[in-house]
Order: sequence, then structure tokens, then C-alpha cells
Amino acid sequence: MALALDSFCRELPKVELHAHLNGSLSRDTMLQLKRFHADSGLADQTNAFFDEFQVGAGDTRKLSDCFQVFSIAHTLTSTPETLALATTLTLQDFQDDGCCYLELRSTPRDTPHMTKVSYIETIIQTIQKSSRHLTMITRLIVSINRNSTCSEIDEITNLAIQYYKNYPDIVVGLEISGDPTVGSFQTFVPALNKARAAGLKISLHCGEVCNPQEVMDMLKFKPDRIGHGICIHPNYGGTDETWAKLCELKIPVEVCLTSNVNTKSSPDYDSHHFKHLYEAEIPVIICTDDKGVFSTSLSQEYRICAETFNLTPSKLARLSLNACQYIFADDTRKMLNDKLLNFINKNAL
Ligand code: 6MZ
Repeated sequence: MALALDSFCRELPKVELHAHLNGSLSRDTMLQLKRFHADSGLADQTNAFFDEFQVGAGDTRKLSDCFQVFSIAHTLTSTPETLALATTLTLQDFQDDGCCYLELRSTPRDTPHMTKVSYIETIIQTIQKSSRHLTMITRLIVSINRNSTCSEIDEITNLAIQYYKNYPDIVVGLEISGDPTVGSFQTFVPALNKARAAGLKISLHCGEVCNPQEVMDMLKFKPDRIGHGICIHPNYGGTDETWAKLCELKIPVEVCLTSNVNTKSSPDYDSHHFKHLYEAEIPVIICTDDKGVFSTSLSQEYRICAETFNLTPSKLARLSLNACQYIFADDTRKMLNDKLLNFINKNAL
């Protein structure tokens, strides 16, 4: 039975809407990247490197400690060549796991070898190249880190708008992520309004830590989707007002089960807020967040969700079908929807 569910979850065409590139690097991808950095002194530290990068179930690190692990991946993706390789291998991983549509997100950054412009161009070109041999459709969401200065916020927003205009078939959205205890949402509002007016869709990491005022401000902004959405229900650090607002607006929530459990944002799977969202009929999309850091995959997240909340294969397939409604690439929605409906009919779900 467990094996059957396992293979069902892999075969189910899935939609991934919350995956940070530098958190999604698999062990194999990191090994390949390390070959490019063989003379940087990291070559002999393979185990320490992986041990630090991966935040497993029994890890003592909390959410706030986890933001340091991304710098490990960043050292491996600091040139256009390694960034392209990381992107290529990560897209292949998602397709191999049965993902048919991916919205990859990443934060453009300057490195000694690359400007933000070359960062974003490298990812766009790699997505274009990969689309020649992959069946999975990939789109890009540009990320802004909460620790950014005002001029960085403007710079990245302008880049996102410019590349959305030049590559409307690749760039679809803008999102805010990074350590939720740093910075203030209000700082980002003018840039987000500008991006939205230009046509970009917006996703916000919302309620990763208890901050009802910020959650309320974010919900009132009416983003197209929110990430995590933990501290919104009153049982999870939200208030009656924040929960009522989410129930009223029904903003789709990108739910990341293993990420939340491994960072102790949720004590265990059973008490995860997915249950409340699902019962309140708030749209939920099962996502991985950082499949490399949390040693997971999208099919594993579907399996965990089914096992924890007693969802039948038919309900799981409908979760994936519903996710198609909330993708940012409007032109691909019908095609994905049909694909899911075919799968559902073929398997008599
Ligand atoms: C908030 C997160 C995150 O952009 O360099 N990131 N932000 N909450 C999370 N939950 C655990 N997981 C990842 O990918 C890494 C960046 O994604 C954001 C952080 O800003 C991290 O530095 P990119 O590709």
C-alpha cells in the first residue's frame, strides 16, 4: 500500500509553485557544482558541507538558523556557468519527480563573477535552453530578500519588470522572502505596487513567524498567493481577525509541510495548519520550498500529505488539479488543467 501510494504520487502530474533555486539543490547537483570549485578549498569538506546544508527532521536548528545554510549553496552558484548548471540539474530533478509545471524562484545577486543582470539572464537563458528537451514547463519568479536595502528593492523590482517585458513567456512574478524576522513589509509596498501595475503577479511569504499586524497588512495588499501562511489561524500565532481575513479573501496558500516541520515552525505533521486551510476551503498548493535543504521532493510532500490527513488518491489528484488555477502563467492554465483531467479520467479517480 505504501509503495502504491509512493508511485501514485510520483506519477501524478504535479505543479510546483514554491521552490527557491538555491534551496533546491540536490546532493548530486552540489557534488557536480563542487567539481567546478575544486581548487577553492572546499573539495575536501564534502561531508561537513552536506551536513550543514541539510536541515533534517531531528535537526536542532530553528527557522532563524536556517537562513545561514543558503550561503553554502550561494558559494556554489556564484558564476554564470555554475548557476546555469545548478538550474539545469534542478529543473531535471523536478521533471524526473513528475512535475509538469514549475515556478522557480530566485534572488538576483551580485557576486565577484556576476552582476544581478547576468544572474537573471543566466537563469532565463537556462530555462529557455532546458525547455527544448524537457516536457515540464518552467517559469521564473524574481525574489527580493527581506534584508534588502531600499535601492536593492528598487533595482530588483526594475529588473523584474524589464525582464517580464522582454520575456513574458518566462518571467511571471515577484516575491518577498528571506528571514521573516528582518525588515518590514511596508518598505516593499511601493515596489510591489509598481510591479503589479506592470503586470507581474505577486507572492508573499506570510505568517512564517508570529506577527499579526504584518500578516494583516499583507492580506490587505491582496497578493496573488501567499507562502506558508502559518501564523494566521489563532491556534498558530494568528488572531481571529487575520484568520477571518484569509477566509474572506481565500488567497491561495503555498503549503510546505516538511520545511515547516524541519524548521520547527510546525511541531509535527499531524498538527500542521494544512488541516485548517483545507477544511476552510482556502486554496492550498502542496510545495517543497527547499527540496535540497529539507531532503524532500514534491511527490514526497504529496505522499506525506495523504498519509497525515487521510487523503485518497482522488483527493490528491484534485489538489494538483486545483493548483493549476493559481499558476501565474495564464496562457498555460488550460493545457495543464486538461492534462490533470486526463490523468484523473484515465485512472478513474
Ligand atoms: C523565507 C526562504 C525560505 O533565492 O538564492 N528562502 N525565505 N522562508 C524560507 N523558509 C525556510 N527558504 C528559502 O534561494 C535561497 C533564498 O530563498 C529564500 C532565502 O532568501 C534564501 O536566501 P535563492 O535561489
